[in-house]
Amino acid sequence: MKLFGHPDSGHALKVKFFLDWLGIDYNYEFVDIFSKRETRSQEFLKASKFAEVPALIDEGHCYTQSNAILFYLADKFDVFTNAKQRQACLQWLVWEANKIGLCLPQIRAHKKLSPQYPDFTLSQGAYEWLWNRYQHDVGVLDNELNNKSFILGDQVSPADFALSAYLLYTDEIAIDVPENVSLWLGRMPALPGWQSPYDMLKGHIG
Ligand SMILES: N[C@@H](CCC(=O)N[C@@H](CS)C(=O)NCC(=O)O)C(=O)O
Repeated sequence: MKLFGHPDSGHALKVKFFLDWLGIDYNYEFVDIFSKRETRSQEFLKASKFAEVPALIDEGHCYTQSNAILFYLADKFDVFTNAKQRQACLQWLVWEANKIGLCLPQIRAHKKLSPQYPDFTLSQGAYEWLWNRYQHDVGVLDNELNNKSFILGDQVSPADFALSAYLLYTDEIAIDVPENVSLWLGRMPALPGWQSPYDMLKGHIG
């Protein structure tokens, strides 16, 4: 099994952290996502339909879209205990891709990356729209986490890896999170396999 990722990609962080939590053996390769797409390795371009990280190769098949990869891995490694839990997890994976996963990566790229990569600069209108969206979505998440250790209850699930990924970078861009979200985020580094996002995904070719 081989995963392609980059330290600035929360989408890659979801999958890398989940694989490390599972504790299985796999290879990891850093992809320079700021390089021109056509200059990336042939192996990566073959694995990743849109030349994006994360991409996973397993038993000769290529998998993309972070939350779809999480769902694939959860099935492969028998993470779900019953169909109801599997369905509840899928609902949160879809929610994340359309909510937090829509606004927070763009806000982070604007704040953290745009000084070096001007293409990530948002117009004021776009920034405000995404910011309002983030405030709403993180509020929904906060309500859902009330009196719960993890999004599905007492046990961590793939949905927690998806939902937390970009929120685990919020410190560095001075974005506040509400209380339940903050307490839940504090539980993620206590899980097996944790390293800071930059350590977890740092440059390693091969
Ligand atoms: N919806 C995709 C998003 C993947 C994505 O946007 N990846 C970015 C990094 S976070 C990327 O590889 N960008 C480089 C490029 O588009 O050339 C997922 O969930 O995996």
